[in-house]
Order: sequence, then C-alpha cells, then structure tokens
Amino acid sequence: MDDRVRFSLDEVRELVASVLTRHGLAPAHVEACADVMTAGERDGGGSHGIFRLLMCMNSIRAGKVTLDAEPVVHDVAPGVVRVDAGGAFAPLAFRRGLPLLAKKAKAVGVAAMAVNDCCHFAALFPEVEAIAREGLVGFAFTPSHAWVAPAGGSRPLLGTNPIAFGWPRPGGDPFVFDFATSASARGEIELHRREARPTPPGWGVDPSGEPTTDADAIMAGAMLPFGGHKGSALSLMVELIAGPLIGDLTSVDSIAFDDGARGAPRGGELLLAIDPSRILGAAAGDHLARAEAIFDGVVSQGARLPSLRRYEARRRSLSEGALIPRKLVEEVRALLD
Ligand code: NDP
Ligand code: PYC
Repeated sequence: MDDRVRFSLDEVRELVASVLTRHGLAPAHVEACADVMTAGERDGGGSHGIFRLLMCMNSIRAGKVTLDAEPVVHDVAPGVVRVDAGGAFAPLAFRRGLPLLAKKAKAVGVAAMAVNDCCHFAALFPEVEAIAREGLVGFAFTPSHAWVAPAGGSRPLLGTNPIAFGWPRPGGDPFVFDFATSASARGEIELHRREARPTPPGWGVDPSGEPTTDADAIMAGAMLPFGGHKGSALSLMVELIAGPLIGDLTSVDSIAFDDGARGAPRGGELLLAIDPSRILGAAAGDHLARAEAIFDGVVSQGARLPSLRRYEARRRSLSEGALIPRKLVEEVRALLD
C-alpha cells in the first residue's frame, strides 16, 4: 500500500513554516528554511525535504542553533565574501551573501564566499542552482558530522561532506549535481532505518568494522565513502576547504559540539562562483554551445544527465503536488501541539 499523503507545495511550505514559527525561529529564517525544504519535496528529494525538519527540531530543542541571528555580510577582498551566520541555520546566510558573491564574480572573474558559524541541515543544489541562474559556474562544499570512515578505515572521522556544482544552460534549467561524498547521505540511512529496510551493500560497517546492510548497525558503526579512495579523498578535500581553510569546524568538531543532540551539523560552507565571460572575453558564449555538445553526448547514448530527474520531478510536483509518507506527516503535525 502506498501510505503517502499528497500535499501541494504551498501546503508543504506552510506546514514547515508553522512548525518552525511555533518553535521560535525568527521570520526571515522561517522563510529561508521553509523554501529549501519545500525545494527538496518539489524536486523529489525525500531525504532533504520536510524530513529535515526533524533534524532542525533536534537542534532547536537542544539549544544548538541561534533562532534569530541576522547574518552579517563582510566584503573582505575583491574576490572574497564572508558571511557570519551567528550560529543560525544556513539558508538565510546564503541568501544574504549571494548578491555580493555574484557581483564580485562578475567583477573579478572568480569569487569565494565563506559562510561561517552556521547550522547546515540542507541540500546544496538550491545554492549552486541560484549561482548558475546568474550565468555563473557555481560550486558548494560543506562538512557535516563525523559519521564516515576514510577508505580503508572503520572509525568515523569524515562528514557526509556534499559537493554540488551548477552550470548555466542557454534558455533552460542549469545543469546541477549535488551529492554526499559518502556512499549515501546520512538522511538516506535514517530513512532506511525508519522503514526497517536493509541498505544496499557498501554503505557502511558495524561497530566492529564488518560490512553490514543494517541501518542501525551502520549508525552505530561507520558510513563509508563512495568510490573507495576517490570519494574518501574528495571528502577530505571538503573537510579542508570548508573547515580549516575558512577557519571553521571540521566534522569531528561538529559532532562534538552536537553532543548527542542529533541536530544539524555546525560549522562552515565554502561557495565558489566563476564568471565564464571574464575568462573567455570575446569568446564567451561558445562555452555554452560546447557544453551542450557534451550533454548531448551523454543523453544520445541513453545515459542520464544529472539534474534531468530533478527538473522532471519539479514540473510534476508544481502541478500535482508532492507525496509525503503519512508517518512523517503525523510526526511533523505533532510538532505543532
Ligand atoms: P544521490 O546519491 O541521490 O545523488 C544525487 C545526485 O546524483 C543528483 O545530482 C542526481 O541528479 C544525480 N544522480 C543520481 N542518480 C543518477 C544517475 N543514475 N545518473 C546520473 N545522475 C544521477 O544524493 P545523496 O544521497 O548523496 O545526497 C542527497 C542530498 O543530501 C544532497 O542534496 C546533498 O546536498 C544533501 N546532503 C547535505 C549535507 C549537509 O551537511 N548539508 C550532507 C550530505 C548530503 P538528479 O537530481 O537529477 O536525480
Ligand atoms: O544527509 O548526510 C546528510 C546530512 C547531513 C546534514 C544534512 N544532511
């Protein structure tokens, strides 16, 4: 039986906003957080839609997030923006910093934005998509909690450390990909646990380091990077460039800060924006046609381009709404009591 409830996207946003407002989050944060969770449902991303409300609530209840900090945007160098999130959820800090990041990238060609001291519960695709909609190439990286063992190890050290990328496409939605550098996001393992489903092999090890498909055992043991040493190295890169490089917490620091609350990772995020016209000068524009030829080469052989599923889901949910597990809806509605 399909035990899911159909919600319009406005109803999703309204439900998320009501819960966050009820628990004291300041209005500008409510709006920014509700938008990213609604975007998750809109695009068919079950682990980073309304389900993230449970992680946010853990942060709020444990006092691990500042409910009303106004992000402060610092113009620190011609190509560098720093946003101090003040211990609040990340989406509003990104929203406040984006205009200056885009302005700088267009002025000098490449710009970086460090978001510091935030609680990052969200998917990264809305951020790189917004950068790409400015005609820029976007990258985003953030550490999370130390849940993942390095390839060849069995003890949690790294975060699920997502990497996202956005590329503008002429007259269409940007090319976007966005994934954890672990074999699965933590959110996916949590969903397997809630639904008592075994995980696919390769997602994690139990506390004694043995491979397992039991989500509870993985959560007690360690998750694994995707692609062996390659995912492990990318995850290390995320730790470095969105931790020490920007003067913020690592995934080990974040889980220590969390202290068992099961809240959102605390720390920083690094975003990069590149303006192709600054690199290419008079040749700008050609890069888009050349990129389209590469994309055609993917789809013409029956392979799937990242982001096509997302935009199809988006078109569907904008007219038909999103299907959300009934159990999750009940849990979320109970947060209004
Ligand atoms: P997935 O493993 O589901 O991978 C998603 C990406 O891969 C999407 O860009 C997707 O495109 C693309 N993709 C999936 N399958 C295919 C395929 N067969 N062919 C081509 N492309 C494909 O994502 P994860 O579970 O790793 O991550 C889910 C979310 O979790 C992300 O949004 C991430 O940002 C978030 N996250 C956030 C963290 C945080 O600390 N804030 C930590 C870790 C993860 P499409 O969208 O079109 O399906
Ligand atoms: O799914 O790994 C995850 C995650 C961590 C923080 C937000 N999502």
